[in-house]
Amino acid sequence: MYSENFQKSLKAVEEARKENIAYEPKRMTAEEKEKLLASYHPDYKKSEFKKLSFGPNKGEEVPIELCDMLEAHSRISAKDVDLSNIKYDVDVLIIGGGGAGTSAAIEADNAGAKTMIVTKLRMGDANTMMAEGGIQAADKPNDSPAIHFVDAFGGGHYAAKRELLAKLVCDAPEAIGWLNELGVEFDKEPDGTMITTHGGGTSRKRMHAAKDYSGAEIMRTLRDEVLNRGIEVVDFTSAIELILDENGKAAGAVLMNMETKELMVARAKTVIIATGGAGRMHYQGFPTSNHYGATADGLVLGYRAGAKLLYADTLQYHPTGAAFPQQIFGALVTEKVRSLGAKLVNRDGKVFMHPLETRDVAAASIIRECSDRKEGVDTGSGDAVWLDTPMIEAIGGEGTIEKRIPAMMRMFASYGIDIRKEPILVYPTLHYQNGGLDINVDGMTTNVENLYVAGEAVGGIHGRNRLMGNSLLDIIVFGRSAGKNAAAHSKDV
Ligand code: MEZ
Repeated sequence: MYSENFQKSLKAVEEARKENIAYEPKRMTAEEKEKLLASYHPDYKKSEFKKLSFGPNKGEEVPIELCDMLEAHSRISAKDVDLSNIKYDVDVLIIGGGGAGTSAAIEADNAGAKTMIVTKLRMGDANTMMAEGGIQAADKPNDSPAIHFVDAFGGGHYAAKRELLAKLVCDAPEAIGWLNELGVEFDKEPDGTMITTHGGGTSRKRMHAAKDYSGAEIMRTLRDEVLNRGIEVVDFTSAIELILDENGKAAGAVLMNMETKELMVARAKTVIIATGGAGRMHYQGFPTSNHYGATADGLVLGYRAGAKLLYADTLQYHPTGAAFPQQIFGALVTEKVRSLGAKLVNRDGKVFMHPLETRDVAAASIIRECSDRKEGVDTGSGDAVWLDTPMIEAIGGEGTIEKRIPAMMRMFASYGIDIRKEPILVYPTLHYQNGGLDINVDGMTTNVENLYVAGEAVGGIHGRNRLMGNSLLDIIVFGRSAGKNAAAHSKDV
């Protein structure tokens, strides 16, 4: 299956492990990081950015693909729609049926609001479903929300909106308790205490996981809860334009049935955008770990209605997307493999970075190691970076892989690769949209009243780079709070 050069690379990794030369962990100094990011971080490829010509962020540079989406007119003109022909009339309209949208729906329902979720695919078809390694919360005696804040603030280049990040870390332990109560099967010790691990850039072990399918487990639970409560969910229906009232406040949305193309009007006292990110747009030609629906819909809806964007120029490249085999190119190889002991090594079998550096640094380091490649990822030549997964069992003992990352093991096994015995080839994959719509601490956009945002469509919670497990956390914390606040606010509208 592998080419000759590929075999040679495998040998180099094996030899390195034998001689133990490759396993001297060394974190980069702040200076080294800055230098590396300045020259290699994909964000610095400014030539592929374009200035916005309208709206609150006029003149700011955003990726070309996003700029074109924002500048384009609505795919179907909402002007042709008879706004008096109202099909749905609710207190809280939630656009998006992933982790943030469903969390919001549960809390809005708790508050007694008439609530509806509209989703262009099916409820649960979302990046939440794809998240693997875990969710952060500082709930152990050696940890605290303050330490969590410091880790995330530094990891995000000190650019996070402090009040949003403070809410994220302070509400995290309660979020875990809430999920646990709803029935999420977190990994636990026999005595019932939660098992926690590190992630990139965390100074404490605070990653709570359901093996390596944490997002799917959380999504399953939230979806069941929404269904059991009988909250109205309209599947296969996309919001194509927000409706504003005469004072410029959000008052509903024009919806389109994706199968029949029927246009419908949903009137709402408050609207929550929970549409997720933009990773499926393959910005800058990168492979992606994202689901098919991640196409910047929320940013477009919000921005065209007048909401401000924050850090729309920053995207996250997960350092370890699968680079081989071709069928799973770009698929997520969870950071958890590195927290369990896997090292990143170059084709000479050398470790070139600390395995638990933050994602932007790790991705930039991998691109640097591969930078003598002319273009694309040459998966046949071995000219890429290896994730030495067999180290996990060398450190944790036989059976660790099967017990802690069974989904990863099965994904590779179906292509004939046993990750307990051989390392895997990886390359950065487009994973997350760091930026998004600007909100206040209640979740309402800073300049369009009655319009709330939660989840990946929000900008500013994490600054210019996000740490692993803080996104599964933000969809719960900010999803719940948007649901509560939008429900309460709808009583005054
Ligand atoms: O937070 C994430 O993006 C995540 C959990 C990813 C992973 O590596 O598993």
